[in-house]
Amino acid sequence: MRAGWIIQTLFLAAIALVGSHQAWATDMGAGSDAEREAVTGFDRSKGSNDRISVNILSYAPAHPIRALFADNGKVIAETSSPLGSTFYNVTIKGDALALKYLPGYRKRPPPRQANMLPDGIVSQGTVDIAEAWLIGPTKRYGHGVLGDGIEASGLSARLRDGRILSYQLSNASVFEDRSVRLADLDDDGRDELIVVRSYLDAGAALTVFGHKPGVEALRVVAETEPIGLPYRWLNPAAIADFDGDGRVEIALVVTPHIGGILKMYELRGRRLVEEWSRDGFSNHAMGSRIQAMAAVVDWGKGPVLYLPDAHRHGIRQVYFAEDGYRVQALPGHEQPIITALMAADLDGDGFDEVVYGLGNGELRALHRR
Ligand SMILES: [Ca+2]
Ligand SMILES: [Ca+2]
Ligand SMILES: [Ca+2]
Repeated sequence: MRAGWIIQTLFLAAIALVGSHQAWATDMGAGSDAEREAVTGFDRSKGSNDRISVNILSYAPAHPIRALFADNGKVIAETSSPLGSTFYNVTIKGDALALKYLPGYRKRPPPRQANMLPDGIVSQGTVDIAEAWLIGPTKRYGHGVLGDGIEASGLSARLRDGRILSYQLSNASVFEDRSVRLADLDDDGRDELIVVRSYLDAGAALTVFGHKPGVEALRVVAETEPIGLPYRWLNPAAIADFDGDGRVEIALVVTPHIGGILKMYELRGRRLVEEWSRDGFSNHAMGSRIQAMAAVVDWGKGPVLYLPDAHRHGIRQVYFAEDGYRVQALPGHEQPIITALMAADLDGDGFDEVVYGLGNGELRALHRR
């Protein structure tokens, strides 16, 4: 409560607008050069009704943006200047991105748990699991895609009734991940736990854990086949009912550093079934701790997944229309995407925008139109 009050006070006190606004709309309408260039070689929707149209907003601040993160539902941009880090609230005013200075802003220290992975993140659940996190740091898999050679050897979950359930891996694998995603994949009122497990001799797989009433441990519910080679990794992107059939899919990118393949999996009983895949995506930069380079919005036509292309020099939008998944490339940029992709309602119109930062410190936002 106290932290929330402080942040709110900061917003009230923040009146300075910095930098100069720069915005443009890229015409993705029928027949434009941008559209033809953007969608060549990809699926095309049959009519305008199932096309997702976006405006692309751009902003070049005085000091480069290095990171984006969420705080109390707001998107905070961290910029680096000779005097150190400065923080801003990212908003949209009219049709332009704007940064509102947050004087005296301090990053809150992230929550920690005993025996937790040093750079791990505690996930909050909305169903029966209150929190979940990775435990048991180990150096037995020297890959380092997430910034160091320290991975997790177990995971723990705290249920709403206070019980803590755990799972320990054998020496043959690690959790090559920073957080445990929580979602009720089979609609039984209990969260599943979704995490990247890497086998020392066969590379990464996606594993779903769960728990049963009366059993004081987590168990493996389902797992994909590992990629097949050591030091091959995958990064989860999003969990949503992308095809509108009432069951959620898990979207992930296999080998995001070397030509990533987007795959959609659905949990059916004890199996993860691959329902669709397409190459040409990346949601991670080698060695970066940022895994959340993906965002999902719903602008009234169902969930749309936004993901960087294979070189992170542009965004692709993926969504399901009546007869299958569509992939459309938005106009690219010289600079790679370096921050998380964040979905948030920046202008208060009731629809989330997608905002992200480029290597030269510029900010971009995708706005419904
Ligand atoms: Ca469940
Ligand atoms: Ca579905
Ligand atoms: Ca909005």
